[in-house]
Amino acid sequence: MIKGIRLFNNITNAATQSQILFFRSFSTKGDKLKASHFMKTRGSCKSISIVGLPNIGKSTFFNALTSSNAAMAANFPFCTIDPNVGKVFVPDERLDYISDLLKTKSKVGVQLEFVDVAGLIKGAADGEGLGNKFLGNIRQTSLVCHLVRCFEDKGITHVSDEIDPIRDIETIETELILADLQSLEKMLTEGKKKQSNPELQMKFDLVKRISDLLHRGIPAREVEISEIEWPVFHSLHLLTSKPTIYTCNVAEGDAATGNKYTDLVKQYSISKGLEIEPVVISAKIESELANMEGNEETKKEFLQLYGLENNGLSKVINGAYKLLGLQSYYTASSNECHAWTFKAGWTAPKAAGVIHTDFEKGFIKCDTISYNDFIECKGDEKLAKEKGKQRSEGKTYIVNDGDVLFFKFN
Ligand SMILES: Nc1nc2c(ncn2[C@@H]2O[C@H](COP(=O)(O)OP(=O)(O)OP(=O)(O)O)[C@@H](O)[C@H]2O)c(=O)[nH]1
Ligand SMILES: [Mg+2]
Repeated sequence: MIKGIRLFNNITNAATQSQILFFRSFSTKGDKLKASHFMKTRGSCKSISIVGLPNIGKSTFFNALTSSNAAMAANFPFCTIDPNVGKVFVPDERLDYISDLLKTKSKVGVQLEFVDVAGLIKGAADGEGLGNKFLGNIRQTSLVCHLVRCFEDKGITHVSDEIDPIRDIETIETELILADLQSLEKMLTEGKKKQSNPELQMKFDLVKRISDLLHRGIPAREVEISEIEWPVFHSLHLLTSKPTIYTCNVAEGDAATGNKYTDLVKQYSISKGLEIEPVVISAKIESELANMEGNEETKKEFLQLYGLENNGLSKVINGAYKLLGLQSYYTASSNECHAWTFKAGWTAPKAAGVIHTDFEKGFIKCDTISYNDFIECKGDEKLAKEKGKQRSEGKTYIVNDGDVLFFKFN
């Protein structure tokens, strides 16, 4: 079921077209930009991994997000061994509205995948705890939701006994950096032998630059790369290249206001230049919400009891859309209304490729109307055309967030 929640207002803040165009003209000159910019405009969006120390509520949060009890959540460290994977519909108010307006038989929202990963501890790179063999689960995802324990509860074991979110964050990030260094080590050794080949030389230089940064405790996403280096960087699948959202798990009473621990995480994230603010959630509230009977109104009232407007899912997805530069467009007929995700700055054929590669290959043109105009014209195509709101666009058209599109292809 698609939940109607105010969510997309912030998503439209993702990179604007002019930012993207500026970025393109800049990067084609061979100048360097932070890898995180490339991750935003080029990287794919497959899934989000939930990462953190053991026993901090990752599986509890995962179960709540996916409205399932797929993951075992219990009060002992390393409860999760194999990763749990679940899909979640992105709450989308616009999709609901279009679907209601056209009285479509069905509506299909965008789905994101969440992966609940085994807990990491200090020394994982050297085999402590469950070791780092589970890091491959993070490698395949596009974004890291780094869950941090910011609640006090003597009854819930903390692997280091006391609550210290910054120490915890640094523990995890150090392990991710060490894992990246390990994966680059072989390339560095082999690269030294093959310097006569210019392509390998470029790869070696890039790997060396990343490695130097990692040795200084700086994640790979901070490395400055050129357009030509991007495909190589991307193919390395480094753990610290992933955009990261710090997600503070707090006690129910702190969910709306945060607490002294979340303030520390906020300051830390500013000092590290993270693009978005940490998200504050209460896995317990999320869990209760997911298990609640009742309609959306009842759930809204329940959230309001804690002074909350949105659930944790909306907050994380909002952050993910921002960090990954994601936007949505819609296709609509009387049969079905469908939301699709694309990246800010994509042309119409590329965006059409999200539906099917044939749409991209055989793209001829598309009819387009903005969401607001579509609503204003009450979904009436004839009226929209008369008012000049619905236009026909070609291969170079840059799709806007909220566009309602009809593709023509052969
Ligand atoms: N007080 C409190 N307890 C919580 C909260 N979130 C989770 N817990 C409890 O913490 C314990 C561990 O939760 P899990 O979700 O299994 O933690 P995990 O991070 O997946 O643990 P591993 O799989 O071992 O890494 C469980 O007993 C949960 O009920 C919370 O927000 N507040
Ligand atoms: Mg778990």
